[in-house]
Amino acid sequence: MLANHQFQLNYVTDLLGRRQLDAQDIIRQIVDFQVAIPSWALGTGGTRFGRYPSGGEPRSLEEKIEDVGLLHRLNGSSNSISLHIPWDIPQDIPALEQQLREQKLVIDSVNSNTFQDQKEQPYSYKFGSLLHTEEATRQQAIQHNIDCIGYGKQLGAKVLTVWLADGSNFPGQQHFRQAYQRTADSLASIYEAMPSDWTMLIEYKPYEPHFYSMVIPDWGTSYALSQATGKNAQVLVDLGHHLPNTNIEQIVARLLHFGRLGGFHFNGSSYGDDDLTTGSSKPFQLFLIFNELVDGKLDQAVNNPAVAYMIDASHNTKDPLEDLLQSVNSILTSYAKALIVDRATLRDAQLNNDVVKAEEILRDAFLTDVRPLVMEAYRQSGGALDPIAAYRAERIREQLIQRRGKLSVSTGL
Ligand code: PSV
Ligand code: MN
Ligand code: MN
Repeated sequence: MLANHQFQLNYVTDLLGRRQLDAQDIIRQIVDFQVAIPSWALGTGGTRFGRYPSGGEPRSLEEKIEDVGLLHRLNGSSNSISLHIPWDIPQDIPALEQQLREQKLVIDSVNSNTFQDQKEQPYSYKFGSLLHTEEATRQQAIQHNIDCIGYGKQLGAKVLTVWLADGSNFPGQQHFRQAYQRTADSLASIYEAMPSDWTMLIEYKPYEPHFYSMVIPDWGTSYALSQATGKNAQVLVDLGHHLPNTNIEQIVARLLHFGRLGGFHFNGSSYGDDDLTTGSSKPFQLFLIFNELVDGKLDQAVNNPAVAYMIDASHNTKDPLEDLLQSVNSILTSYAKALIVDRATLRDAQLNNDVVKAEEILRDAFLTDVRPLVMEAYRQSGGALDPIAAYRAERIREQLIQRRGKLSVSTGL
């Protein structure tokens, strides 16, 4: 396998060299790219219909960290984990810290949950949380977010992600302007309690669970809220949270231009929030999105903070760990393709309105087989050349089933 890999890597290195591109430099950038794994993606889920556990799913925060550590050993690209409270309330902090150190992982973000009522919770979120008409319910939701910050602080996280299921199902149900204002005020109260070196990510979604209106349906609303909230509030783009055919790459470019792109949730989507494997059905779109991210990073005029990358996918049919390995591979492949775009010639073509040339430059990068670069990045970071093959050869799922049982079910969406 190694000999085969070396042969292909030599070929791509030579090919890129002829275009004045240094393959080693691109490999280094792939090695540096890390994408967080959410605790809720380690089990099957993503459906409100039947759920078919894959077996050996993690039953505790410790087992979730163990699974992410496993992924990180296989591909060297998943060095952080996102928590969801109350599913992942940390108990034994020193033991968790030690486990994280051993697995070379960090906690990147904490996600609040005001989309479900918890046992013994005094007020219901049936009619919303941060936008609720009653002050006491809003306060409860604000306090939950502040508690999340507290849990995150214990484990060194510095990001709070707020996704709200708040909205309405019928015309007239909610006063749009007041609902927006109550949300903005609640976010401001949470922001006030946030340490100054933390970031608040505000995620939008056009529909679901509500089907008439969502209080934060689009990037424009997230952007307005982040501006009103403060400089450490940023917009989070989740690939699945757009109506079909939305030009997501343009949204990414706009947010970079405004310096408000804070976070990214990767997944694959054909209809809505399908949460399938990243890049599975629309690889060209994923490449175009990375093209904007890379372009923004290279442009001195762009003043955007570091973007927090995470996979946000959870579905019913694949082994979740194999799915995450596939997702990371798609992400890195698209990133590598964006890194080899001939930007100077593209800029010329754009300035000269040479439409065909501009498009051909992008197509050329997209159609170049960069897989040997990604495999080499895995190898250089101590991972496996083919992480999925290694996972299967080591019979890891079988071992997890033996240890955790066939019917263990992880918390998820
Ligand atoms: C619900 O749509 C959702 O998938 C959002 O994308 C959040 O990021 C995630 O759940 C976790 O709350
Ligand atoms: Mn998301
Ligand atoms: Mn979602």
